[in-house]
Amino acid sequence: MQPSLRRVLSVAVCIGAVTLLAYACERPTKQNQSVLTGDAASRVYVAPGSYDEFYSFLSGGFSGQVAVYGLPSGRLLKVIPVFSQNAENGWGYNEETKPMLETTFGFIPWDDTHHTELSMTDGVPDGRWLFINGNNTPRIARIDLTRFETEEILQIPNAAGGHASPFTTPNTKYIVSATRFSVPVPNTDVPIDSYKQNFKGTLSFVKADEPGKMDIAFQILMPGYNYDLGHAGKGPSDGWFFFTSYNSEQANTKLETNASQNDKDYIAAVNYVAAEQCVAQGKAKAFPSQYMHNWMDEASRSARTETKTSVKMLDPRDCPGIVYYLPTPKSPHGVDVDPTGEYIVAGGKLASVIPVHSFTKMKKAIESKAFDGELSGIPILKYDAVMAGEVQKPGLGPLHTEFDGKGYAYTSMFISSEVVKWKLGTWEVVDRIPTYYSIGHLMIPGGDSKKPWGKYLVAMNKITKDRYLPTGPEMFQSAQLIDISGEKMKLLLDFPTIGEPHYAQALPASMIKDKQVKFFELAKNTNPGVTKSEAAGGIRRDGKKVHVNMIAIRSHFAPDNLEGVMVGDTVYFHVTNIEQDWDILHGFAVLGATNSELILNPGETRTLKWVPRTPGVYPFYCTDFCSALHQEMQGYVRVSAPGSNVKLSANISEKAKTQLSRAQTGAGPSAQR
Ligand code: K7E
Ligand code: CUA
Repeated sequence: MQPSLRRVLSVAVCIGAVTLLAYACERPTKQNQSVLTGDAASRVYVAPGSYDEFYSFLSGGFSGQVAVYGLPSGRLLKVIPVFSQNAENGWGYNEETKPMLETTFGFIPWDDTHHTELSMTDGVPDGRWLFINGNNTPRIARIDLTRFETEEILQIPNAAGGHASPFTTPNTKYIVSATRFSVPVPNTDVPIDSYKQNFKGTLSFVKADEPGKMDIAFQILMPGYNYDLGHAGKGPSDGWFFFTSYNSEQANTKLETNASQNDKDYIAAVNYVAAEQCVAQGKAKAFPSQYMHNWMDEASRSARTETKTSVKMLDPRDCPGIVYYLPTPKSPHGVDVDPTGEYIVAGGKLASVIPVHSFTKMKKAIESKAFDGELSGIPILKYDAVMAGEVQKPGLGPLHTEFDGKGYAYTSMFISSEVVKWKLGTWEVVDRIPTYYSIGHLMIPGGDSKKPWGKYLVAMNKITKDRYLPTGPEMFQSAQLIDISGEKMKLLLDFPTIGEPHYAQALPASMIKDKQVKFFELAKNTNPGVTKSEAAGGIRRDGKKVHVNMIAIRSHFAPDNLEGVMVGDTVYFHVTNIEQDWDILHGFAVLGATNSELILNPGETRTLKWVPRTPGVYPFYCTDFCSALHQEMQGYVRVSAPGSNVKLSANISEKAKTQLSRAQTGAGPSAQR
């Protein structure tokens, strides 16, 4: 079958499913076989020992994590736990990282991550940090790209569903979070059918340019609609932020139909520079709000946590000119700003066109007051006065758009399951390629920035079905790498992904690969449980708590054998990996522990809490194959009945004892291999 004919047929079949957005349209798999020529294979082949050209960061969706893949190979390089416990490296299980998952709702070891966002300088990814949102219990995390670890998490109050997040302003002064669900603000016990009176949305601007100091600069109180996505202006539109806003019907039941009544919903255009000025003039109200801020203390590598009690809440009525509504067909989902900053592209998921607004026209419309009424004090601009153009017949179910920096835009079409390439300015469709199946977001490295590296496009698909060997009812999600360097898009590669990656970002590997931390300096380790040399290890009782200070080095723990622990005690194993060498990790696990192992980066201290239940002797061992004598890296803890008179003792090796006596005679301890 001709591709075009097949597409027409598929579209025809799909039209029946328009109202059933959840249904994916399938195509026969054989049709793309011919595309996968040797040429495609060589384009994605990264020879053993060679590096990929790009790091890509895919949100882990409902896994709560971030997955790092090399492009073009699609090789999985790392899974970074964020809003999750990860037994693989003890994140969220050990005492140092647990506080990162604290919220005012308690300890929450899970979230639904949607969007990764790289920090930017002058509108271009700069390789410092990666942000990601937690959608369910609104939070934003910062990952440091010199160590690929989560370093900070800020909870967002007065919100529910932190979905339009964490998109950045061009210099990462702010990242944003807009509420997906409107809720009573403050949240109180009211009838759900009092939605129109009591429910509100909030847009949060979070100060993000100082590590460890993330905080809510201000929130804007908005009408009770749903807010899906946002993007900052750039260039001429710098200083503005655009958010999609749907359910202008304010439906609070059966949204599927009741929130799809109006022909147009909105993009909310927010002048955040003007909002800043109003906040500075004291026009925002102090609004009591409980939320938590957690961050990793640099020197101790231990998380700290604080509870905040108030935000600055700005009502647009108290600060005219900070928000305008751009009418936008129909239930818009994505909103994306082109590299020049002039065009604001909406993905009206039920719209038959892709509407594009002009920033220049928007400014003029504001000046000439080309309004069509107002909502809660927010002027509605006239559609014709702000529209730059419409992409006609783009396909079905437009969601998200990215740019190649060469004048083209690429929009994901969920229902017709394809990527559509179109030209900015003329709005003509110039190419399309099917995706397998039901694409959500797409990503071009730097594709939402001022300077995209427009060589590849990654399609992130919702339905996997027959793309891989089947693995029961549940399969991994599926990404597809598409070559966009030429006139025609070419499918290069399928690769499976973890969770449901909604969005992704990528940057050239050369920007960060030489900045990677190889080990933490032991001398600078200020963890209260640190043990810097073999001789300094030991065991100490503090009431019912027993603290073990231990080192790990190839190929032993010191101390190894421990006695004098009793049932009823809580044991804290503070284990320090005193290696100062790249990629020499040790692990620590003890029989019957109810959390997970510890994985110890060189120079780092991690603490495992262990509550023995019955008397006996419990082995512990290293879980990471570190050396030829890894299997010898073990010890025992003797646990006695409560009230036993077994003396508290820790066995330190002969060598360490020698070091200890040298230390006591003033020779000084030294860590040795
Ligand atoms: Cu379209 Cu959460 Cu960005 Cu999924 S969202 S696709
Ligand atoms: Cu240390 Cu294996």
